[in-house]
Amino acid sequence: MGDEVILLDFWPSMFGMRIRVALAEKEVKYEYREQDLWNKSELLLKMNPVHKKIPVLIHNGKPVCESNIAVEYIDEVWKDKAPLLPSDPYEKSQAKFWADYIDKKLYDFGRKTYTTKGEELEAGVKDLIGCLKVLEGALGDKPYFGGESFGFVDVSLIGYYCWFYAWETYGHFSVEAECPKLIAWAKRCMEKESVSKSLPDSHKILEFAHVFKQKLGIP
Ligand code: GS8
Repeated sequence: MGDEVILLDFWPSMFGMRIRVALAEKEVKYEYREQDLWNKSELLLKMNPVHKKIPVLIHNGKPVCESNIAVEYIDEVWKDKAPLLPSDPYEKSQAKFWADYIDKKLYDFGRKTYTTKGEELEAGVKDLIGCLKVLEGALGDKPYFGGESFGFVDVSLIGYYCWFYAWETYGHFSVEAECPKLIAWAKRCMEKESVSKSLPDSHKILEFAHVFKQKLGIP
């Protein structure tokens, strides 16, 4: 009997995108189940009773929560194709360091572009650009964060790319002007079908952020 793989997800989620990309890299077939985060399903609450958040990967009935943990799980279960984490312990620790940095910094700074205004927005954009420059430094002159091949940090970061347009629109800056190598990296990743078919259109993300901004009453 084959594996039963279900993904509880929400289309604009960069966390969900990580799992979509990882499963596509491994060519694992799965059932995508879009979740309503304002009216959470019984299944989501049962599968992620602690955080009650998407994404949740359900493999043969068992849930794996937290996107980076799920990507690592996918990498271990379907290990014969497209390895994502390096096998060398030191290299692996570095990949996890950067994925952790992305989680601790990028999400909050990016979110500030459409949830704040005035001085808070200005400070948020400064922090966001600083964070993107740190990541661009970590990439260096390599084609991918993982080196010659697409790997764990690439999976962890690439979902943010479709959010750049919204961040730029509300933050009044250009990622390409600030971090040209990072944009070249993102475009390189988008050439992979596993990535391009897993990310929504950036104009749709802008519309989503716009609605969010309006709900918060931010002009
Ligand atoms: C973050 C998941 C998350 O924030 C991960 O999987 O990596 N650290 C986790 N999920 C959000 C949607 S994406 O912004 C979510 O499910 N929010 C619902 C809620 O907070 O009620």
